[in-house]
Amino acid sequence: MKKKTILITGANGEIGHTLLEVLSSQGHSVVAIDLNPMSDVHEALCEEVILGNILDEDVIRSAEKYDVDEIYHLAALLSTSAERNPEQGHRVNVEGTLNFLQLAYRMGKRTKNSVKFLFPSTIAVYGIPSLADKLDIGKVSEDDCLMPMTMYGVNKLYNEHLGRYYSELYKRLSPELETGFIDFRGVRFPGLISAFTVPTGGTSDFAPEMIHKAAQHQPYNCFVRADSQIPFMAMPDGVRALMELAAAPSDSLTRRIYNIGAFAPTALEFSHLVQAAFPNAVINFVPDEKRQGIIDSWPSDVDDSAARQDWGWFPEYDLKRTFDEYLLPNITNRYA
Ligand code: AKB
Repeated sequence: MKKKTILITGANGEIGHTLLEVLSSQGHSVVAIDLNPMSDVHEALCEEVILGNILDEDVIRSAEKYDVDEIYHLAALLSTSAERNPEQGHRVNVEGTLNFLQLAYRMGKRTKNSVKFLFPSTIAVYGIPSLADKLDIGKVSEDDCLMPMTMYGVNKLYNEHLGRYYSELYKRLSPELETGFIDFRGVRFPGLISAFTVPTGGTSDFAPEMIHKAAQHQPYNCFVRADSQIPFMAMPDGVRALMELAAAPSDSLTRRIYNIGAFAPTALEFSHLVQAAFPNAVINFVPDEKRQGIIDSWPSDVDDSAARQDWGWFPEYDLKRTFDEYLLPNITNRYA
């Protein structure tokens, strides 16, 4: 496999850690950007760690010296955080993405290569007006219900369009390159569950928080109702999805943004599995009105047939395997 130079923004986050570990184990050279210092273990896997804000020109200048093949633009303010400070959410999520699309363009032009831009979009781009509609609609397809109710969802949906705009516009400006200077591709992630990190600032966080608390013998007040249902995925599948989409031949892709699914338990079903693994776990359902509203506006599941058909997407972890082979051994070990 050709050794690639890969830039990851938000490399110190949940997805970033696993992605960095996998890419460096494959021999690629990774340049990482994050607001916060990485652990020594993760820093050792990087060619360089650029510390700072994705809105800061010095940070972008530091990254620009590399001839990058792929950018994984993970840095973002998640749904609950962005709802608490919408203007900051917009700055980080939209202006930050614009900065890196422009950087990708300049890099592509300089190297006369197409820079692949991998974008983690989200089920937050969907907005379903009522619970009755949510039950009625079931699995959503990529082009349905695109009426997001959070700043984060609005930002991510707009970014999907920005990515398409930059890819298509610059394809017209650089006809010598079949894919243009930017080859933008994205997946709409469901809630991700990692055995190694607890997310912050998201609204799907109730599931990972529930199991991490139980493993630490701490009670947990789940901030959504027991019947709440959205899709989830184990982190290794999420990272593999991004990498497989990056590797897919351009002519097999019929769209730039794909749904990907794995399993979709209710919060109650999830709590039963946690309780079966940790019989002393204390889990209460204490819904928070605002966060519940966000979850109720997201679909109960997604139709990912386009990803399955175009680039062979298939989740390796169903709910049972996620618990038995990924979460329980690793989490138990982590808090032992
Ligand atoms: C969030 O809850 O904001 C994220 C997401 C579903 O995109 N985890």
